[in-house]
Amino acid sequence: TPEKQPYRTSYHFQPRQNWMNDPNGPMYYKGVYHLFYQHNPEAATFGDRIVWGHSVSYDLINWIHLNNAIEPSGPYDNNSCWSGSATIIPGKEQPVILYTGIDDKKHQVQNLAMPRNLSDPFLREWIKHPQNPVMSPPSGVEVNNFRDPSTAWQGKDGKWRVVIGAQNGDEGKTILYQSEDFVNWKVDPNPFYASDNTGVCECPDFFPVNISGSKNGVDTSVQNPSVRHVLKISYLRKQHDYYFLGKYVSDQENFIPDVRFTGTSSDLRYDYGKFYASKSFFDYAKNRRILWGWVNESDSTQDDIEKGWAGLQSIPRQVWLDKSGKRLVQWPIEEVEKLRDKHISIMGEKLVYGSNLEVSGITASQADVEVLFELPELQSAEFLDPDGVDPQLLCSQEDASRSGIIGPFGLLALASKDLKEHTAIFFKIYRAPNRYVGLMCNDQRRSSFRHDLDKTAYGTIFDIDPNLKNISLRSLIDHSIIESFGDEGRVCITSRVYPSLAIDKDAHLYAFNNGSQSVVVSKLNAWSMKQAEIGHH
Ligand code: DQQ
Repeated sequence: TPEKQPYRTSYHFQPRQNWMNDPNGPMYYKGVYHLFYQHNPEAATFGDRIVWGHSVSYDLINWIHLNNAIEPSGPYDNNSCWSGSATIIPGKEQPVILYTGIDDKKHQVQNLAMPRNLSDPFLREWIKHPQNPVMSPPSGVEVNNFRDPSTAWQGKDGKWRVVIGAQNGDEGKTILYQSEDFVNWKVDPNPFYASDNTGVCECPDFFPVNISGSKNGVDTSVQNPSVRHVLKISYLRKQHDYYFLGKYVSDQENFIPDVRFTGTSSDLRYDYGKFYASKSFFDYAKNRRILWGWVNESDSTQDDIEKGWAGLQSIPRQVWLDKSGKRLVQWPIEEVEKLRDKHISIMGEKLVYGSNLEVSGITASQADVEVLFELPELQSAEFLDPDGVDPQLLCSQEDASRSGIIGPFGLLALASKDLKEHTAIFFKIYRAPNRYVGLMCNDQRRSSFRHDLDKTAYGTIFDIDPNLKNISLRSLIDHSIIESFGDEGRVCITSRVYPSLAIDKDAHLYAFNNGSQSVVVSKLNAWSMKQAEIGHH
């Protein structure tokens, strides 16, 4: 095997080589997890013959790569097989896939595929339905902006429903279709949810969540008073995944979000860094909903060609509704903890102004770190009126090295020994009109001496409990990716970084505080992570 490249990950999902983008059709079926993904088998760049790559796993961490599952083969998908979703038809226990074909006229159509052999546990071969395409662009939808069928749900009348992303002029919409047999689909003339001035909606995902604050997931077709619904839309123009909590009005077949899309930083996102075209599925084995998202590169296309690959999937995240009912919570699936190896722990260390506490003894380039910071009294916090503030700009101005009052404090990950290179993941706490807010940042401007990298500082402002005594931060660090979960998973930021010094054994990890008020690391646990096992078939 060739020498490991410095930016290749050790426990994130990647194909052996070449380009990957969206996760497609994730599902759990008869003891096996399936992940399909948008893949260009020919190059490390996106291309005009995209296929569905396919891998299987028993634990969502260790994977077996299989042959491509869906490739262009007919007039209805000759120019690419784009994103789509799997649905398991209960009773028949039959998995089916709806995906977007780029047809011979370069129009976008939806196609149906089914496993050739249900007794193959890996479902290696997929056959396409003779009636394809099963949906063609309806009136009021641009022929090249009609894509990404969701997982289907079944209404009380027994009919199946799916939503498709679409665009008409500046309006972005999700279109609802209904079917009795999964083959013959009828469009609903009224959009499921539409918004002006957004451009195309990509990869809509629609699912129920428990209102009780329980972490359990809910199967996609469930409709009852103990659930609310989530609609996720990937807005291409913004390159972000936005989610809406709201009400599914099933007799009108539409979705009414609690808060409509505003286009400002107050819209809710799964992740305030890189995380796009995500998709969730209900895991029958463990009664949870799991979310996957595509994390693209921040280096140049030329760098990708030289590496021979581009694109990662996030670590799968369990997702549920926060007890406040106001946002979702995401947490890395518990199986990732199986990779935890060498462990070190720090308890009750006070971080006075200007502290850098090294977390030594683990492989800091391939690590899982969880830290709980004990906060001072909040009254002393700086004042900030968050109205109209751009959190990304604030994260650049409020540099981790600049002193504040409560914060900045957090972690310096993928840091060189002299700290000249580092990615700062940190919090600041502010007093806002009638409330307290937190700012969570991921500042990668010093992450590498290399040029031609996107080093935008990411960040978000979120409400905190005025009696908050502690704030938690967990980061999954894997060579060129850092996935961070703040405030127990209520705020997430993922970034891609390409250090020039802080590589493998030369990477370090620190906890720091540059706030004039001390914070206490009441508990820090960090582990070196083992490499996930990736096999081929
Ligand atoms: N990627 C796919 C499309 C989808 C977009 C093409 C989102 O189906 O809209 O690879 O990243």
